[in-house]
Amino acid sequence: RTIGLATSELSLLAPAQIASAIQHRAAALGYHVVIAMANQPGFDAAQAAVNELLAQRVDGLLINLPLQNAQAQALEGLAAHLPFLFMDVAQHATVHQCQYDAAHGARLGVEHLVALGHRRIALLNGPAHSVAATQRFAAWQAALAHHQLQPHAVLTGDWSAASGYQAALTLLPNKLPEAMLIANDQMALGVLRALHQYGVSIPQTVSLVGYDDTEESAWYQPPLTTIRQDLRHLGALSVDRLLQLIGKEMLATTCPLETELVIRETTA
Ligand code: IPT
Repeated sequence: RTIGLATSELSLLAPAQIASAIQHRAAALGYHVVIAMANQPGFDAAQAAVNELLAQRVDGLLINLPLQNAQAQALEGLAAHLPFLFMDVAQHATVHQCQYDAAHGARLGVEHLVALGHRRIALLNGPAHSVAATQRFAAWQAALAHHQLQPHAVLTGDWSAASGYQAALTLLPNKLPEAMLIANDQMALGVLRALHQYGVSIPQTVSLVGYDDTEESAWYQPPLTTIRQDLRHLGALSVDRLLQLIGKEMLATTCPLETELVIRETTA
């Protein structure tokens, strides 16, 4: 009774906290978890991770790796007799999936900033290979356009705090927006560091909205306003659904989950 988890980089807080949630839920239900971390983005590394799990005779697989629909189907083809559940694919993908509605979450951030009266809003996007980042970014742009707004600046990071810091430096000292939407909390941590270094007050001068609500986000200085994906719930639900598939139950392919806006102290 073993489930396999193929995951993206575990030095990233969200995948690490999802993996932890998966491990806890599986253990409570009498399952072992074996983990294979893809050592780089892309299909080849995903395939290698899945093969590593298959060699350990898993009963089903959770895949927290960004994949296009065709790539997800190709992975399923490696073990057609086993159930797969994907956690980072396009919402229209035809494979079994469990994930938060990225478009809804991104829209919540825009609506919050616009309601506060902000117009000059910069976007800090995640990496191009990320399906989740692409979906969040598209929804930010659509929601801004709905208010006749263009992004004040478009920046890209790689999800890490270091990349958030580097991105924020490109706006300093005098290209600052009124507000920033940041595709994850870890990059927001780096943005905070850069703004503190230049003496920029948050939220008085710049408002920040993150995305994830990882366990540390309430402990940032100031505590971060963010879009909450309940990662513990996501992990547990993914295990429950994978076990249902292992038990040959019929399931809808999608399991839509809704994010919520958590207002702390980085927006005003
Ligand atoms: C997604 C996180 O929101 C983001 O912060 C980053 O860690 C990314 O994972 C890494 O792939 S959550 C994922 C289930 C889409």
